[in-house]
Amino acid sequence: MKTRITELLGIEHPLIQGGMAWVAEACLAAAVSEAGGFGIIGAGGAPAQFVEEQIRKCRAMTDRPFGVNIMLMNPEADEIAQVVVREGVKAVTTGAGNPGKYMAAWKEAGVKVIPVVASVAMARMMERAGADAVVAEGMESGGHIGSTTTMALVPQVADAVHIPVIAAGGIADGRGVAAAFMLGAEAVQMGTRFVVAQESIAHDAYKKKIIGARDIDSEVTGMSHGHPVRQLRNPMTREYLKKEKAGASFEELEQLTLGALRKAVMEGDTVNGTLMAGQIAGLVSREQTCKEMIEEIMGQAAGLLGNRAM
Ligand code: TUI
Repeated sequence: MKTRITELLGIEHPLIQGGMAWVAEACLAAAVSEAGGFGIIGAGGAPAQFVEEQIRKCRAMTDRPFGVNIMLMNPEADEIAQVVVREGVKAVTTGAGNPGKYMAAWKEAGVKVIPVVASVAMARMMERAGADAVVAEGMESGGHIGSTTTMALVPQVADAVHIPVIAAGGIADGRGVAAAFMLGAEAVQMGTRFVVAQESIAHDAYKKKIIGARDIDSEVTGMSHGHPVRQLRNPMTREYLKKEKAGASFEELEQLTLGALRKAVMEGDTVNGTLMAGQIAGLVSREQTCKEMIEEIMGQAAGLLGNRAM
């Protein structure tokens, strides 16, 4: 399927992988790119040197283009912004902030810039700043979220900007892709389904929680201090939400989540870990290779869309 995004990124399918901290490392990104999507290394909270190593590892695993997601609250975001330039990465996506200060350097180096936005205002600002595309991410997504749903956000962003829009949040099969295209998107970003990919290094216990999840099994923590995070309900979220309701301070709440994503992804700690996942986890029913997933999803989408998006 050809869209402005497949042209921009030099990929076969208009499908990019979310920049999930800890999960989105070189092996997953390479597998997605090898399957014709756009794989992404998620810098999360990692040091710049680790990101550089992951880029080199990914390049050794695939000749196809891939990108890096920079979580802008990372204390080493400035250094990582330089690493992607030095390494000649095809594209960056950014999350949890405004990447404006890096834009000039990235554009000059020919790095395509795709900020993740959760509002129309932010999408407009990013277009004015020179972004090549935006990911419009609805609050169905896992991890740090805004407050608007994908269904409402994507068409409003598509009307507000001229650059291509990538829809994210609540998409895990070909129906979601087709729906996103109907809303004006020219590609989709998927996270939750790729957590359970065979090539994903996420711990088996975390994968099993996603596969076993129902539609209603995610919770949003951190709403009270302005940093809402969607994750699967577990003893940690129960404790967190109880404390949050009782008016606990940011510092007290932070104690519960420090290092908790690593615990979930690397150690399979489903009790104390942060099991980030989107609302669509209920639809994710089995582990497959990235190639199997992408072929299945794009086949379903093509069947639904017919010639419309070709
Ligand atoms: O960034 C994400 N998702 C994330 S980041 C993350 S890191 C983390 N967070 C908590 C605990 C452990 C690790 C996990 N998930 N998605 C993209 C996204 N960006 N969603 C919302 C935004 C966003 C929000 C506000 C973008 C810009 C913005 O305002 C920018 C500004 O400063 O005006």
